[in-house]
Amino acid sequence: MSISIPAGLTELLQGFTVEVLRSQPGDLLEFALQYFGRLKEEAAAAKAAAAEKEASGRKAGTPAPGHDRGSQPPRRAPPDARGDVEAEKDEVLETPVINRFTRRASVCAEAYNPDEEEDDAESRIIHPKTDDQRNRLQEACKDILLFKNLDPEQMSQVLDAMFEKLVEGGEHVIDQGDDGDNFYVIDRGTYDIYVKCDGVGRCVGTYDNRGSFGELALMYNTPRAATIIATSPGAIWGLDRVTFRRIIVKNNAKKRRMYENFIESLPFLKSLEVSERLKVVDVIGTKVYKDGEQIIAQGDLADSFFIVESGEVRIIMTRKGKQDVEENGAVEIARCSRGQYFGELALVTNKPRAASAFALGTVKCLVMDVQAFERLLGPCMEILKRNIANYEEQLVALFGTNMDIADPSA
Ligand code: 1OR
Ligand code: 1OR
Repeated sequence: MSISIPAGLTELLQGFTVEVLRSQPGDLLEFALQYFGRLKEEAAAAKAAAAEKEASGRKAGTPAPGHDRGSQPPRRAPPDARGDVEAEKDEVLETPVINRFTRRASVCAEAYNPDEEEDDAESRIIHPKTDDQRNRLQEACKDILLFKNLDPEQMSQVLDAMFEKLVEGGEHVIDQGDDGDNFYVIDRGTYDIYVKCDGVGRCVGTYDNRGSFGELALMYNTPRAATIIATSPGAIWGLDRVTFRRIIVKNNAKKRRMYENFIESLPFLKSLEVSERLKVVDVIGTKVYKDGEQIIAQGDLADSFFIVESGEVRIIMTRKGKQDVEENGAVEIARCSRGQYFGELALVTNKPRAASAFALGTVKCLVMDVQAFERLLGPCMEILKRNIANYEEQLVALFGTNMDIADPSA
């Protein structure tokens, strides 16, 4: 008996297999549903476009915007870059490319390898925003370290692609083990971080109205490393996986080239494996401070760690009621220059900042947030703690007394 293979079957299955291998979906069935659903919609849209083209007498060989993507999945194009009519046509074409409230299984729009992805204007995702939303988004993103090395055009694409998601107290924004769909920047609200240890979830940290999370699964194509639970009503800004990889991951390759050697040369990171040092480079952001600018303030709650890339930083400690120092009770206790770090003490001791830091001339620092510090610098803790013990000795020598260095009013 001979079995005839329907025309197109081989190509169809090959295409599907390639997308599965590229996207590594968590839920194959869900992925298949979305993939074939989209193919069908694409075919219908292409047919409608062809009919429309014919009806409007469009010149042969000039495809309608958004209809010329061959076998690529449909993506959003900037509505403001074209007329309203064209934008509307795209709306018809648009399948739920990235359903922002579903998990990785629905992220079949990532039907291409972002590392190979060209910076194609048609691949841009735009979520329109009100003025209020845009202002809040800009405020929330201004200290996000992963965005610090982006150029203005990349930043503007990121902001365009972000969408607001309201969350309720108790809501799981991310579940450990899931596939990664979005990266999130906090607009408001508090969030607990849980990590499973021997199957039991343990709260290992919190986010308090600022910061970001969800980058690891997208950067390294790994399952979510932690569960994030809202502990109050709040709002977060999501950035889809495809845009994240197209812009942030691509930019990280550049960052690695820039900082790999520098990070490699830092003695206090020598306990880290090479791959761990590269992860440090991936999460750091660079910040530039003007002469005299305050980098950290004594007594503040701490959420970041600094490595000086260039320039000099003055560390100033203020002791109330002390007349043996400068007029206001402030004394310079240390200076940090290229390759040195500061701001680790409050993160290690879980106390407020023990001193203030000011830029002397223009200063460029590499900055890491507290979560990355705890996650990545565990192996360096011995060295950091040894240095902290030195602070205590110096403190006695300088002030002739022992005090809790984290308490500025002592
Ligand atoms: P993700 O995509 O893996 C969960 O999704 C997110 O939680 C993760 O990205 C980080 O953005 C965030 N270990 C792993 N992920 C963490 C951690 C963390 N903290 C925040 N996230 N640790 C806690 C450090 C305070 C280490 C625990 C051993
Ligand atoms: P932080 O997070 O407390 C202020 O923020 C930072 O100043 C602190 O971390 C250290 O990284 C840095 N004592 C305390 N903090 C110091 C000291 C210091 N030097 C630098 N920092 N001493 C100076 C020892 C040469 C001892 C006090 C006299």
